[in-house]
Amino acid sequence: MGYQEAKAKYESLGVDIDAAISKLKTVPVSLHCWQGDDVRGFDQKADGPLTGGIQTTGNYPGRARTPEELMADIDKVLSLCPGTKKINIHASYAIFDDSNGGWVDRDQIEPKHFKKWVEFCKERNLGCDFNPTFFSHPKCDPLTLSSPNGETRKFWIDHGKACIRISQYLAEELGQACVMNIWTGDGYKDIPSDRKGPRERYKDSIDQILSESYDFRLVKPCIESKVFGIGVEAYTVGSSEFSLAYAAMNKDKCIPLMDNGHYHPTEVVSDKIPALLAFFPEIALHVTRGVRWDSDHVVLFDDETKEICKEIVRCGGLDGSVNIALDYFDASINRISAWTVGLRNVQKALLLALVTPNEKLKGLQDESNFTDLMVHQEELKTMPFGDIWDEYCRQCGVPADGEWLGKVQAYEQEVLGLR
Ligand code: RNT
Ligand code: ZN
Repeated sequence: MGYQEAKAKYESLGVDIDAAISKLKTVPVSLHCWQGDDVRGFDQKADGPLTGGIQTTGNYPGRARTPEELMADIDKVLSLCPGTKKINIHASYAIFDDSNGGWVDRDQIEPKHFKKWVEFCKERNLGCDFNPTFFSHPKCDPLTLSSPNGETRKFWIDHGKACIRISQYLAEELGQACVMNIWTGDGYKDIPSDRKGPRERYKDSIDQILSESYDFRLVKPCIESKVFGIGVEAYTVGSSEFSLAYAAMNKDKCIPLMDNGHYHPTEVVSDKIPALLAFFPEIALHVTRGVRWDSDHVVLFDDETKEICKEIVRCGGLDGSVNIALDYFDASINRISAWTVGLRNVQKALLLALVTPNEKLKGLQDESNFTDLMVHQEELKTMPFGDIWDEYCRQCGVPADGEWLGKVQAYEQEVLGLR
């Protein structure tokens, strides 16, 4: 079936394909820089361990080792993915050189260490999101913001404050809001004897970080929760209840962030989106794929990704109330391909949600017509969506499915293979 026929078929269901495509073109999705180098960053020794309960597995050749390589790889991904993108960087991706005085520790970083990222974004008309990096650093004892050691806490609070200033700089320079996500891997491997103390300290530390001045319209600090991490299986300081309660009590200063790898396996973030939007004007998401646990696998075009995107669309989240970011890292396959598959799949799932006759389905639910609702929902699954997706890619000037893998393979031969 061709595009025109597919479009006519959707239009017979009352779906406006042109409106769906134009809408999706405007929605920013934040591309995480850390898929390109296995979350290593540039500010620590190249062979330092990844800590904080996260783990990258695989040693596929071609990892980006320098800012130049990472930026070139991001460019490749951007050229293969439709839609509006932002990029998402961590503080550990600070760029130190002779022109800015060389290396400083994380409590001392300044906007100047991110000037090259600003230039990169400006040249490509991208917004930039930011993350303090509370992991993979000698000052993790192993706790950071919740450490019982006052000196450790101060170091990480100063890091958080520095990151607020950097986020404000990024937002002002780029003229787009900067989502600044606070996540720590703080927790214990085995059963703790004090569960409240670390949480009280974590709360106080975040209070101190958010006491740094910033314009909440430009800088959106987020609190990301987690259920557990590798090596911290028994107890997580920033649990779901902690993080959500913090965000709820500080609505004028921050927003909650849900990563769909961070819940018990039968819990779904798709259902949590409307629950949170009943209380918060704005939320943030890390879209990922957990396989049995928070494994940060590449996002697929699977049921939960589709359901998350449906809820974003149905709840009006494309108008700014849902900040969408990717968060996964797979070092076992070509990293450019991993990045591209995940970003294209989020775009695909958003487009699918936009071409769903949501009003009609809602009407059936409200009339308690569950028979028709089930039949319609099932029949939608075999609509000729692929043709609509191809057209969206064409209009965005990027390859359709079936046309981009060869370009990644050529890049692997010409660039990645030489690293
Ligand atoms: C870890 C969190 C966190 C990180 C990134 C690198 O479990 O999901 O968001 O993945 O900050
Ligand atoms: Zn995350």
